[in-house]
Amino acid sequence: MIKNRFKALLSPDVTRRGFIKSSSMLGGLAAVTSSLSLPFKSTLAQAKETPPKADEKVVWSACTVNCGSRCPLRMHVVDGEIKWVETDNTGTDNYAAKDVQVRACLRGRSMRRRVYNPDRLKYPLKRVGKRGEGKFKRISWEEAYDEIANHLQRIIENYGNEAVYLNYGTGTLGGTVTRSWPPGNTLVARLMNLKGGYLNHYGDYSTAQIAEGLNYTYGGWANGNSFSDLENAKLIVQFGNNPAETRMSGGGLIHHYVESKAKSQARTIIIDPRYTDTAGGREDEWIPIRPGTDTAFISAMAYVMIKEALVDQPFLDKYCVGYDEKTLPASAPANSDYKSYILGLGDDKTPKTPEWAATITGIPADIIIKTAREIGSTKPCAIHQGWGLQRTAGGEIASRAVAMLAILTGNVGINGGGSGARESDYSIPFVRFPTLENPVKTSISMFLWTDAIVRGPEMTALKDGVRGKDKLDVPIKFIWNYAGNCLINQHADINRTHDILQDDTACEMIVVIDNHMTASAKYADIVLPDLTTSEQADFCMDGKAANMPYFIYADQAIKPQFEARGIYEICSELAKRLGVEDAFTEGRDQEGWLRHLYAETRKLDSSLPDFETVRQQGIVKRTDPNGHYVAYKAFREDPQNNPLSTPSGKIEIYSERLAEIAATWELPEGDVIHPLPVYTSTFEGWDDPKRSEYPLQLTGFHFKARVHSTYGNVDILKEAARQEMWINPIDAQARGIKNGDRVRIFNDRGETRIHAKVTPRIIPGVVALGEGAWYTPDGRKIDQSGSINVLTTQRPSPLAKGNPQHTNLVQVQRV
Ligand SMILES: Nc1nc2c(c(=O)[nH]1)N[C@H]1C(S)=C(S)[C@@H](COP(=O)(O)OP(=O)(O)OC[C@H]3O[C@@H](n4cnc5c(=O)[nH]c(N)nc54)[C@H](O)[C@@H]3O)O[C@H]1N2
Ligand SMILES: Nc1nc2c(c(=O)[nH]1)N[C@H]1C(S)=C(S)[C@@H](COP(=O)(O)OP(=O)(O)OC[C@H]3O[C@@H](n4cnc5c(=O)[nH]c(N)nc54)[C@H](O)[C@@H]3O)O[C@H]1N2
Ligand code: SF4
Ligand SMILES: [Mo]
Repeated sequence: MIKNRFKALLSPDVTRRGFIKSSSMLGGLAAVTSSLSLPFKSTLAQAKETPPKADEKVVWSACTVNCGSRCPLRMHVVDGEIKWVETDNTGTDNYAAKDVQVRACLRGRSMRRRVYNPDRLKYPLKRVGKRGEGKFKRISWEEAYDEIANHLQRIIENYGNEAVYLNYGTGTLGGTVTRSWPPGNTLVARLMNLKGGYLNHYGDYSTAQIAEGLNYTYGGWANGNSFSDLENAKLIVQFGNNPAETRMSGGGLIHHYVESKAKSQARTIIIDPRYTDTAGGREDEWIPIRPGTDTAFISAMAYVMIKEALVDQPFLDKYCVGYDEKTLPASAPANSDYKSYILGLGDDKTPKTPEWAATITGIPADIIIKTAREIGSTKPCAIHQGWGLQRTAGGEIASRAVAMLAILTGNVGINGGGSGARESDYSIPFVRFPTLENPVKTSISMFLWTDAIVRGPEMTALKDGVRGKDKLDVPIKFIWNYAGNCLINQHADINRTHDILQDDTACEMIVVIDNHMTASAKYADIVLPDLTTSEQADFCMDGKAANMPYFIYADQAIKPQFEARGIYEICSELAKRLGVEDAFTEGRDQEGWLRHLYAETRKLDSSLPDFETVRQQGIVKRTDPNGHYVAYKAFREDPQNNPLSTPSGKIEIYSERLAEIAATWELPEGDVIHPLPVYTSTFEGWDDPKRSEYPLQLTGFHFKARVHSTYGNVDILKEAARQEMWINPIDAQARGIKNGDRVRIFNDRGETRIHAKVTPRIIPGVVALGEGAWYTPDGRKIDQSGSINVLTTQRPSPLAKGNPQHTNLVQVQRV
C-alpha cells in the first residue's frame, strides 16, 4: 500500500488530458505573458472526457482552502487510492450563459500530493521536547481526549473561560462541518459554547484595517461592484489588487475580470509596488508606488481635481458628510473639512500638490496630474482596491483614501463604477452548522493573542482595543488551533512568538488539529491528525464566479488514512468527556447533520435539487437574480429611504466617531487616528529614520504557488513557482547581487535566506516576498526558506489593532 502510494506520487498528476502543459504554465507565470493566469481555459475546453476504466471510481470532492475561491475536484480512485484529480466537467466557457465551468487551479489539482504527503500527521501526538522542537510521542486517541478534557476543565476552573482562546485558522474555511473560519463558527466553538465559552476575537489577518477603516466611511463591511460589472466601465483603476494570483481558479474572479474587460475595452491602471501577474500584458498602465503612500497619491489627485473642477460636487453635497464646510458636522472645528485639508487650509497648512506627493510616493508629478485628469473625466470609472495596501501600518486610512477617490468622482452606486472597496458578489443562502452563542462577551483583536498570553490583564479598551470590557482579567492559558498555521508561520515576528510559546507556564495548553506537521503543530502540546476533505463528506460553500454562485457536495473519496479522525468525531468525543455530548450531537452523526442542514436550506429555496441528486451531480450553480452586483445602488437611487448604517446615514468623509476615538484612545508615539483620510507617516515607512540601518521597504504578497502555507509542501508546486525575493536591478547592483544569488534578508527581528529575483517588475527601494513559505529555522534562528514572518512586526496598526504584515524595513546582502 505504502509502496503504491509512493509510486502514485512519482507519476505525473496529469497524464490524461495533457495538463502537464498547464503545470509548466504555472512556472511560466513568473514571466510577463498574458494568458498565464487563465491556466486551463483552452486546454480544457478542447479536451475530450476519457471514460473511467472498469475498476475506477470517480468521486466529487473539493478544495476548501482560503484562496477566495472554492473548487470542485473529481477524484479518480482505484483500489482505494486517489490516482489523479480532475475538476468540474459541467457547464461551458460562455460567461454570458452564466453556467461557467469551475476549474480548479494547479494547487487543487495537486490535492493528491497533499493527501499522501510525507508531512501527513498519522497518529495523535503528545509533546516530549520543548515547544517548537518538534519532539513528540505517539499516544492513543483515548489518551489524547482525556489529556485535553482534563486540562481544559482545570484551566476553566482556575482562570475562567476567558482564558481559553480559539486561534484564527482558515485551512478549511470552505467546509460546513469542517469549517475552520471564522473560529466562532466552528465545531470547536460549538463545543466551547456548551462549556461556558471562550475569549472572542474581532478582525482577521485578511482585512483588519479595511474592515475597520471603511466601516467609518460607509457603515459596516464595505462592498464593491462585482468584476462582471466591469463590462460597463470606461476606465478601471486597481489599487494593490492582484486577482490573477489571489482570485485564480475557474470559479475565480480573474476570469470575470478578463472577460468583462474584453467587453468594455476599458483602459486599466494598476497601482502597485510590483508589476503583478494581473498587470502582466493586459494593463494599459502600471504606476509603481512606494508601499504605504497611496494616501499621498490620492490626496494630490484630489488637489488636481479640485483645482480643475473635476470633482462631482452635486454627489458630494447630496450623499456625503464633510467634503467641504457645507456638509461638515456641527461638532467639527473650522477648516477641518476634506477640501480644506487638500488645499492646505487645514491644520497642517500644506497644499497637497502633485510635487508634494511626488516626493512621498515616488510617482512623478506629471503622472499624478495626468492620472487625476483621466480619472476625473472618464465616467463611469471602476475603482477597486485589493487588501494589500491595507495590510499595512496605516492601512485603515489608506483604505479610506481609495474610497475617497471613488467618492470625489461620484462613481459610487452606479453600473461601471464602484465604491473603492474590493469586488463583491452574490452568494447562495445556505443554512450553516449552528455553533450556539458564546456566553463570554469579551474580545481582543485577532492580532494581539500573543500579547494576551504575556500581558493579558494589562490590556485595556483604550490602549489595546479590548472590547466588551474595560480590560482583560486573565491571560490566555489554553489555545485551540484548528486548521491554522497562525501559531507561528502566518503570525508576525516569529522569533518573538517562539519565545512566548516556549514558556509552557504562560500558555499552559496548546491543541493543534491539522493534516500536516506544520510549523505551528511543532508548538502543540497535543497534536490531533484530522481527515482531509478527500476522506469525509461535506458541503463546501461560498463558491462564486462573479454573478454565478455555487456550492459543492464533496463526498468521501477514500478511507481515512492512518489513524486520522474528522473534526466532528473529535469534538463529539470531547463533548462526551465534558458531559455535553447530547447537546453537541443532538443525536446526529456527520451525514445526519449534512442531511439536516440541507433540508433546512431547501426550505429557503425549494428549487434546489434533493440531497441524493446533489450527491450525484457534485456542484450546484445559481445566478444572481439581480445581474451584476452594484454596491450601494439602493442608497444612490434613494438615500432618504435607503440610508447607510453610518450615524448620519450618509458617506462619512469626516467621521465624528473617529474624531471621538482620536481624542480618547491612548496611542503610542507616531500612531495617528484621524476623522479624515489624511496622509501620515507610519512606523517602518519610506521616511522612517530606521532606514539608515534598514534601507529597503519589504512588502509581502499572496503567492500563486500556495494558499498561505497550505500546498507549501507540495514538491511540484514549489518547483513550478519558486520562492524568491524580488529586487530591482538598481538595488541588486548596489549590493553585488545577481539574479538567482542566495541572499540574506534581515532586520533586528530576524533573518531569512532565499534566492533573489532581480527584476524591473518592482520599484527601486522596495523588495518583496510571497508570504506563507514554510518556516525552516536552522538552529541559529535563521530561516532558510524565505519565510517572511521572521521579519514582520508585532506592532499593531492604530485603529484596528491589526496586522501590518506588508510594512517592514530590512537590509539585504548576498550570502
Ligand atoms: N507576512 C504575512 N503574513 C500573513 C499574510 C500576509 O499577507 N503576510 N496574510 C495573512 C492572511 S490574509 C491570512 S488569511 C493568514 C492565513 O493563515 P492560516 O489561516 O494559518 O492559513 P494557512 O497557512 O493556509 O494554514 C492553514 C492550515 O490549515 C491546515 N489545513 C488545511 N486543510 C485542513 C483540513 O481539512 N483540516 C485541518 N485540520 N487542517 C487543514 C493546513 O495544513 C495549514 O496548516 O495568514 C496571514 N499571514
Ligand atoms: N494564490 C493565492 N491566492 C490567495 C491567497 C494565497 O495565499 N494564495 N490568499 C487569499 C487570502 S486569505 C487573502 S486575504 C487574499 C489577499 O488578497 P490581497 O491582500 O489583495 O493580496 P496581497 O498579495 O497581499 O496584496 C495585493 C497587492 O497589493 C500590493 N501592495 C502591497 N502594499 C501596497 C501598497 O502600499 N500600495 C499598493 N498600491 N499596493 C500594495 C502587493 O504588491 C500585491 O500585489 O488573497 C487570497 N487569495
Ligand atoms: S487553491 Fe483555490 S483556486 Fe485553487 S483549486 Fe483550491 S479553491 Fe480552487
Ligand atoms: Mo486572508
